[in-house]
Amino acid sequence: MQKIWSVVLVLGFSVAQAPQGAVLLRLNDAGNAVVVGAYQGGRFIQAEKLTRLEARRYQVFGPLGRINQAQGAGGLKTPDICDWNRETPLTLLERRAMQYPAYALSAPWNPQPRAVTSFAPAAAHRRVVAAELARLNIKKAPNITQALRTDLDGDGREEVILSANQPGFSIGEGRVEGRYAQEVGDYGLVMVRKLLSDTDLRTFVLDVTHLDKPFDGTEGMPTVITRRIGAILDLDGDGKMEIITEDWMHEGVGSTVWRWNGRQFVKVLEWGCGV
Ligand SMILES: [Ca+2]
Ligand SMILES: [Ca+2]
Repeated sequence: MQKIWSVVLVLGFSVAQAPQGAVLLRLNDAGNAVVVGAYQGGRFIQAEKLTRLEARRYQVFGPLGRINQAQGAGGLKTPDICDWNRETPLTLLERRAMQYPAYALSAPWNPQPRAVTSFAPAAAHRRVVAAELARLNIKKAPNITQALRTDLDGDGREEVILSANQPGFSIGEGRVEGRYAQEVGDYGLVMVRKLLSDTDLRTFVLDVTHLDKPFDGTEGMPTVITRRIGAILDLDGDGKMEIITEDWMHEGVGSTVWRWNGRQFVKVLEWGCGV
């Protein structure tokens, strides 16, 4: 009987030491970490629903994998703009050149069980993007801005994850900045190519936008077309990786988490801040 109790005590102690579930932060720059959401008790939770956040250790990721680690002090703060957002103090632990946005994940499992690699897109990939642009009546050339491959769901077949943007990305002071559409047809697109069987190769468009008529300033807002793959991480610990996409709008930015449900990619978390 004594022995059983000591086992229970040890388990209780280890639970207290390692926070359960996962917390995902978006780093907009070195001094700003905002909560995208969490995975707790078997479900994804939007940032504004979180009531507390304990001190945690984070691994920091970009589109190609781990780029830093960080210590979160815990606590949640509501910023002046975007008062549905929740910020938390975070200190990067490695002195490395960083590109933002980046994503900090605290999770007790391996967030990237299979490597994500970048590759030079081939003519076949440009044809796939061109076909999707043609389907949307976008008369611009395919300009692939990110070409990544990994086995997202661990079925032994690699998926190809592409972003295409016209105009391409703009990076200033280590930060990706949204590009405004300049001409009709300028676009941003994120898609996945996935084999559903050995011969059934499908395209899944996660996000796409384009300028469909000239902007003269009399109505609406100018269109920001930048669409990007932010990171590819297992956010719920099931061994399958989710895709974080990034979007930009006029004076606003967003991140969306997409999970493969066996048939399609569905949104499980959305974060945004715009004025
Ligand atoms: Ca796969
Ligand atoms: Ca997962």
